[in-house]
Amino acid sequence: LPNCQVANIQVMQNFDKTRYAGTWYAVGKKDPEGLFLLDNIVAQLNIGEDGKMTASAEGRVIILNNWEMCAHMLATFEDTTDPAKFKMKYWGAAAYLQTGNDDHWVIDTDYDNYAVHYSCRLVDSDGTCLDSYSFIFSRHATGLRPEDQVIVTQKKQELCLLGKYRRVAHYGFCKSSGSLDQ
Ligand code: DAO
Repeated sequence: LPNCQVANIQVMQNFDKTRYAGTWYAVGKKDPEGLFLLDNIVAQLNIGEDGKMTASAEGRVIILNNWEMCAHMLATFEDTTDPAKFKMKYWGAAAYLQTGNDDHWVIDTDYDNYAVHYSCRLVDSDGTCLDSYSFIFSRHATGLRPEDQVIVTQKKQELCLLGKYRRVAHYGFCKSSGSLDQ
């Protein structure tokens, strides 16, 4: 059984960020407090010539007075001593979107089909996480293969987040909303 200590969470061993690059569709999400990205979430991860990871992402959001829009987000990643743990700085292409500094941990991936991401925003005094979010990514908007779902369910349990995820729909919202990069 997992003990739910953030410090004990196992991340991807021998993580290779060049294989992690490319397009990922969020097919599952555990939301943080004050959730932001709702659905139609697609992330594009890039590795620069300097070896640094950057990302652009989009997803449907509701801002201010129930205004529904496609948020275009940008992120830079700072390496840490663990190759699967990054510090992510993110901001919106538009000033009224969220900005922030989050951890970006790669818990598990086979690079070609699925990836399990985790971010704890607030560690409690007992070492457990008070405010986390987590993406289940797939290389395909249609979802995960049954064999990957088995692994992903195991990882959700290790993160102490089993049962806290929702399915993330993809219905082309950000393709039909005047986006410049789709
Ligand atoms: O949706 O509530 C939320 C939390 C996520 C906000 C930050 C996401 C923007 C950058 C994503 C980069 C790729 C993982």
